[in-house]
Amino acid sequence: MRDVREFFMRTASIKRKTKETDVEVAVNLDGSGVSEVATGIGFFDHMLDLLARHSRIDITVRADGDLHVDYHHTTEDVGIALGQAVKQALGSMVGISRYATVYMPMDETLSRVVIDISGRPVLVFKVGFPRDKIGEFDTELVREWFNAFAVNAGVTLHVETLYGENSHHIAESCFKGLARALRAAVAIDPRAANEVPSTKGQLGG
Ligand SMILES: [Mn+2]
Repeated sequence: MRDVREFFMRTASIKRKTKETDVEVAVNLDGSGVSEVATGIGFFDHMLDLLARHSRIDITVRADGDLHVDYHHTTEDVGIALGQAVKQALGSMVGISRYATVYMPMDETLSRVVIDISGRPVLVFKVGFPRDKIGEFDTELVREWFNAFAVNAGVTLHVETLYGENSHHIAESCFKGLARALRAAVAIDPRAANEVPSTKGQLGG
C-alpha cells in the first residue's frame, strides 16, 4: 500500500546543550522499538527503554547532566529534546491517526493515557505516588518529564492513574501507556494517508 512513508523518513535528531545538561536525542517514528539510552539515571533509562519498546519508535538518548545537583535538569531536558524530536519527525503531520486512548495495567495499577497530536501543548496529569522516591529517582520528576515532553512535542496529553499502590508500577504504567498511545496516534491512517487530520487543514494553529 502506498503511504506517506514512501516519500519521507519520519526521523529527527536534536542536540541541546546548556550549563546544566548536554543532551542528544534521535527518533525514528517508523522504527521497531530499538533503544539506546544512557542518561546516567538507572530508573529513567528503564522508563525510556519501555517507551521505545512499546511505541515501536526507535529512540537514542545520550545525556550528560548535573546529576551531582539532582536528577531534575537531566530528566526535564531529555523530555524537552525528545518532545522536540517527535515534533520534528512528524513534520506536516500528513496522514497521522492523531488520537489515541490507552488503558495500561501494570499488576495492581491501572493508568489511562489519552493523546491528541494537536499542535496545542497541554498536559493534564492526575497521578499520585505513595512514595517520594523510586530508587534514587524523585517521583515528582515523572510529571516534570511528561510536561516537558507534551509542551515540546506540541501534544495534548491527559494522564491519569485510576488506581495503584506501587510507585514503580505507577510510573511504568504511565510511560507504557504513553508508548502505546504514541504508537497508535503517529501511525499512518490508510484511509486518510494524504490528509492532515483537521478540518482546519492544518494542526497547531
Ligand atoms: Mn519495571
